[in-house]
Amino acid sequence: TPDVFVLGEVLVELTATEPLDSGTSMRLAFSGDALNAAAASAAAGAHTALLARVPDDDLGDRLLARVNDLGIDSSRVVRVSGQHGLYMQHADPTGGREFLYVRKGSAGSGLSPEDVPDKLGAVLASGIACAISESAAQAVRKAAALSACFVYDPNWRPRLVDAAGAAEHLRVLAPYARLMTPAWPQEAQLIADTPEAACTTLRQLGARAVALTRGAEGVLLDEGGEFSEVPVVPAPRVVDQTGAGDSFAGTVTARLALGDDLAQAIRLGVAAASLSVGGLGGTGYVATLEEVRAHALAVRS
Ligand code: KDG
Repeated sequence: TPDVFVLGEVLVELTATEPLDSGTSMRLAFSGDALNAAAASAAAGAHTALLARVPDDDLGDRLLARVNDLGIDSSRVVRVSGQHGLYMQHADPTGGREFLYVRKGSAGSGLSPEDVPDKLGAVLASGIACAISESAAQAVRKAAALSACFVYDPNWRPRLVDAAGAAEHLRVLAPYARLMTPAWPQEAQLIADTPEAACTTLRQLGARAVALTRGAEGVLLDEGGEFSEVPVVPAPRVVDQTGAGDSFAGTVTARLALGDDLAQAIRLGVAAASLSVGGLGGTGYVATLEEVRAHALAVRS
């Protein structure tokens, strides 16, 4: 069995470095939080399988080739007829980004519980998988219930789900979670008014640990009521913020699955995210475990 299973939808990614308009040049790649996170997990040393539906067409073949190139196990990907989900982004190193989705009714959003095997390792899923369809949300619930190490990244996208819906996903999945990784303030404020209260609320709902990502303030970690902090690692090069959070979640899940303690997994996740912003697009730069370890150490000393 693979060490880590990542559920979600892989999207076609078109990135521009200028505003999105008629005549804008774009760069073709593949992304989606599930792909970004699975790439980071594989790079962090875990045998990582993607659980997703991919269109059974030429572009789907290219997409799968990229999945394989990233070292991700694609043997459980289900090929179906239907449309690709796509997003276009105008990447801006300062963080001001523009996103356009073309994904409603995509083949990938048909992910369903029947795509989830009964025997699982660690599982990583996000609020995007929960938001794309009811069947995909059920697939996440099934995988969460079957896994001994379920990690949930809320990844709230208001254009896919409203605040009440995103909060409900947090409540429903907390009882299964080894770890939840909400961002402060936008995601944690869905359930509480302060960072500490958000952690406590999620743990009272059943999550064993919470890693609250607070941007420049670093990560607030709550493991069974014990709070600690992990500082950010400055990025050596900033090109595009897309996928940094996914890189964090994928790396942390991989390292937990491979037996690191939570604080160490978080430190490596922070370092991986910091390196990931050096490339254009969600998987434009996927650092190796050696690079991630060196980057984490450079900052601690
Ligand atoms: O986290 C990066 C993602 O937002 C990007 O890859 C697109 O998956 C995507 C989404 O649904 O927003």
